[in-house]
Order: sequence, then structure tokens, then C-alpha cells
Amino acid sequence: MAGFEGGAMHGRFITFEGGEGTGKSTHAAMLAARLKSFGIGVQLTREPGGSLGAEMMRYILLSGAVRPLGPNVEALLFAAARDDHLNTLIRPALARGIWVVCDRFADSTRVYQGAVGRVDQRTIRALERIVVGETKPDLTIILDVPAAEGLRRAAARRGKGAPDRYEGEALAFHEKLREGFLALATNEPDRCVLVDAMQPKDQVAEQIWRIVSKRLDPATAPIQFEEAAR
Ligand code: T5A
Repeated sequence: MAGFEGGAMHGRFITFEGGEGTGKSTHAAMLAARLKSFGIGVQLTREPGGSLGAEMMRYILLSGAVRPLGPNVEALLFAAARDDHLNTLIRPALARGIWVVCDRFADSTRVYQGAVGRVDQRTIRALERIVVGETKPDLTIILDVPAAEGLRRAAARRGKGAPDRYEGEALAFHEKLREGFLALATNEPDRCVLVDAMQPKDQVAEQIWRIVSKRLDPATAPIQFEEAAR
């Protein structure tokens, strides 16, 4: 359930979204490091996971064990993981003035389970209302590459390891995911910014930094050397 809603939130909440292998983990880590270099306290985290309970649910979800139960049950379990992550890590960090940089969040449920998995939009919206509440991201960076290129990058990074629950889906599934994320960027321009992730890594990182600087002005954030050193 949504908690901490009465208290003022001081930290900023930035999420990275997009299909498989688009560079979310890479750029979430690069952004977190850059923010820290400014003396800003940063919590880098991911979904599904990021807290003890949510990491247990991640293991079950990505193993594919829940797949036979259908996208509704998967959506509920992603939401349950998010609830634990928000209550034990994200909200307490934001309340302490920490900037939270999260690799995937509720938009992934909207796109994977909602737009592509066909879970009813009313269910998706209800889960967001109950679990996310007011803890919405201040900024969402959506990384975009053609689905085949994202799968190629993910496979190259994985090496000999087996694809997980979603990486193993057909190309058509990943193309629908891409459409879902592009639609999200179009529909929520105040929160979401689309970034062409086909450019070299450093150029993508620079573009992300310009977006963060323009939208959230990190130069004015209070310096928290102790938190930044964590
Ligand atoms: N999911 C998740 C749901 O279905 N619903 C939900 O609500 C949530 C929260 C999570 C899975 O769960 C699903 C979605 C996912 O399928 P995961 O292991 O966390 O699984 O997988 P992903 O989030 O998809 O992450 P990946 O690790 O596959 O991809 P990333 O993080 O986008 O990519 P990254 O940074 O690991 O980069 C991949 C490779 O590309 C290189 C990197 O060095 C790396 O080798 N790279 C580039 N190469 C060339 N040019 C660039 N610009 C590059 N940027 C990165």
C-alpha cells in the first residue's frame, strides 16, 4: 500500500524504461555516478527487485514459473514486488532527500502486462493507484532502439546464459513492446522523454544528462556528501 504520503518528499525520482537491451542498466548507473559527483545523495535501484522481498519475487517472475498463471497474475506479482520496493527503499530514500534512479518501474507493467499482455487497463490503473499512489517518477527516460538490436545487445551481454522469461519471447512481442513505449512517450510528454539509444553510449549519456539538467536542475540540489559517498 502507498505509504509516506503525508510527508514532504525532497529527493527526485528518475526512472529508465524501454525494451530489452536498450541500455537502461548502463545509463541508470552512469547517471547515478554523475549525480553523485555533484555531491547529491543517490540510490540506484531496479525493478523487479531493489529490496529483499522484491528480489525474491524477481527470481520467481524471471524464472518463468509464473508464466503459466497468465499476465494478470504476473501483473499482480510485479505490483507486489513494487509495493515492497517502494515502502522499504524508494519512499524512505526520497524522504531523506536522496535522488532515486530506478531501472524500470510501473511503466514496464503498463507496457509488458498491459499493452502487450492485454491485462485490462482498469486493473493496471487500479494497481498503480494502490501501490504507486503519489510516488510517481519526476522524470522517465525512455530508451529506444529497434527490437532486434536490443535483443542482440542483450544476448551479447548474456553470453552463454539462458534467456529469461521475456528475453525468450518472439521478435513480434518485442516490436509490440517498442510500440508501447513509444506511445507512452507521446502520451506523457511532461514526464517522459524519448532518447535514441542507437547512438554511441557516451553520446546517449550526454543527452540524458542534458535532459536531467534541464528538467530537474541538479546543480541546485543540496549537497549531501555522506549520502553521496554510500
Ligand atoms: N518486467 C519488469 C515486466 O514485465 N513488468 C514489470 O513491471 C517490470 C518492472 C526484467 C524483466 O521484467 C520485465 C521486463 C524485463 O523483461 P531485467 O533482467 O531487469 O528483466 O532486464 P531488462 O530490464 O530488460 O534489462 P536488460 O539487462 O536486458 O537491458 P538493459 O538494462 O536495457 O541494457 P544494458 O544496459 O544491460 O545494456 C545491454 C548491452 O548493451 C550495451 C551494454 O554495454 C550491454 O552490453 N549497450 C550499448 N551498446 C551499444 N551502444 C549503446 N549505446 C549501448 N548502451 C548499452
